[in-house]
Amino acid sequence: MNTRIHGAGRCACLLIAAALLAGLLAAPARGQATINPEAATPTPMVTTPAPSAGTRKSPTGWWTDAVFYQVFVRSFNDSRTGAKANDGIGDIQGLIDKLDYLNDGKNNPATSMGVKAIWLLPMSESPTYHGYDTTDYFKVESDYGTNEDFKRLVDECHKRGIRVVIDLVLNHHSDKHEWFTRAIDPKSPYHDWYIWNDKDPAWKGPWNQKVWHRVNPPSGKNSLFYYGIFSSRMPDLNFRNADVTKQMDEVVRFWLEDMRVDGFRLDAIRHLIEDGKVQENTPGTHAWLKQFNAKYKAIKGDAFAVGEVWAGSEEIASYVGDELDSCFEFELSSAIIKGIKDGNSDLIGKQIKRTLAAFPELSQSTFLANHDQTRSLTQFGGNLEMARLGAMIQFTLPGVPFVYYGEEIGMLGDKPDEKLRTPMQWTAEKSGSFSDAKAWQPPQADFRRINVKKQEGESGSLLNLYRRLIHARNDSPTLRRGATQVIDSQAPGVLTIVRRGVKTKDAQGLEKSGPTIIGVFNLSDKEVVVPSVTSKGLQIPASAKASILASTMESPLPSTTDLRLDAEGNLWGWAPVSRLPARSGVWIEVK
Ligand SMILES: [Ca+2]
Ligand SMILES: [Ca+2]
Ligand SMILES: [Ca+2]
Repeated sequence: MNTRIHGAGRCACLLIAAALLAGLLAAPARGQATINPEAATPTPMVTTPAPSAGTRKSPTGWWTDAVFYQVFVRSFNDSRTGAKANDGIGDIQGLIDKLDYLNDGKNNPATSMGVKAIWLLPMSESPTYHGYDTTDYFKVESDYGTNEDFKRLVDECHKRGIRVVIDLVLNHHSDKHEWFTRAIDPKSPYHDWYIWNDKDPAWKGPWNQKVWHRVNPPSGKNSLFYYGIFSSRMPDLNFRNADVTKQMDEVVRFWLEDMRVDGFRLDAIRHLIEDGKVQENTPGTHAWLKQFNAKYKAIKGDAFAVGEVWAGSEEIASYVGDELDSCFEFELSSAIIKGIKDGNSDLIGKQIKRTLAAFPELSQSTFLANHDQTRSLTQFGGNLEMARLGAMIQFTLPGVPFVYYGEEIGMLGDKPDEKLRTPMQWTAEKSGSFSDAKAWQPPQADFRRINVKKQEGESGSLLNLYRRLIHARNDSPTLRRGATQVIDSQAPGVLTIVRRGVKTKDAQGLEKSGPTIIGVFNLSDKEVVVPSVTSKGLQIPASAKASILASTMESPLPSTTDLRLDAEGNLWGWAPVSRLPARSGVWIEVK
């Protein structure tokens, strides 16, 4: 066992054996000349064994088999008929009208993306465009529609096999929320729902921001200071008060039961409970999430919760298991973007190993960009080949993939935040056909060139690549649940990832392995000779053949070479394809 497989059957003794073996065999140096695929004696490649990954239980479920799509309703589609039509603001009916784009239930990459779940940015009533500061947790944003509209949306999604997850903002809400406006009076029963001080403690937040804000109580007393980590407009709730937790339990029950959602994305969750100046990742927050997990699972056994914890991989992963089902892996996202930009496959390979070591198996949520980040194509300087590599690397990796709306057509967008959240570009018509009225925010300037309608008509478009990759993943237990091995790169810029086939039992109870899938990516700006892959424990049958499953390239596709297997069915010094053009990637399926 000279490789690093993340999957069932991990065992400390094997890792120790692997460590000894790795010490005995000399690994080829990085950056060494590429191996000629015609070479007579394949050289085994030895990867460094990983420290034992987290032993926390892996919370797998329907989400493990889903690709998520992140929707900002305000910018997705303005309805053309009904109560919220033609006001330049996206709404629930507008989203319902576009559900076939996400998944029409026909399992056909030519007609639909095939996503199995959506994450909706905040849906509760709010005075701001983004909604992260609600004034009423129990009422749908009035620009979007009514609670009844929302339930209809959930039903329409469920009909198409799309689960619905909403943003849940527990840490804070609007300073206009009635609980807060009443709480300013120290005599109010709501007063202790927030965090107060008579004098300004004056200490700052984690990014050196002001966190104590002055307010004047109504009854002649001196001014008071309340804590709000994000802004004075968003007071933090005091989760040390049991009544606050009780109230939020009711919010969670309301959305799961009455509104029928399938789960939550927990905003800013590492900031939930403070220990004075320690304002993130406190033991109190972890303890709160443990009881939260028990409660939401009791309401709906298969409900999903994914957390936003913007931190290092190990810190993020510490929330996954008996607290949350998943967390977004920010470090992996940054490494994929930077690695592609710089042509640095080692950067990505090392980060994948770190992620896999930190998280319970399959539990990280992957993404390229979200509503708080510069869009990926903008980060890639408009280079579409990089965007194609980004998509394919994301869908090669284990975990729960999320696609931010518009990424699949290469929408651009840079800060400020509104410009990361511009209207979806459906066509080359006025406002990109987002709305027949003046859009609340103009679309990006390139909407006539970059839009869904145009890309639907081009088989080689980014949209059609996303559709093919998502459908391939939907059809492949290997890509969704197979164990993962990163092959240390022997050629500069080449990233090789092996996904091991998932074992199943046939009718006679005989165990058999599903196909192995190998992703090979050339991140460099030059054509490369593809280095050989050695990977053990695959049990590939001698009769197996290799074929191209998907590629970032339209045509011509490279042809696969004859498999090289050892007696136990391991890949042994095999270069799956001989050459790869600059900035291109392939999936090779072996079965
Ligand atoms: Ca509207
Ligand atoms: Ca509003
Ligand atoms: Ca807090």
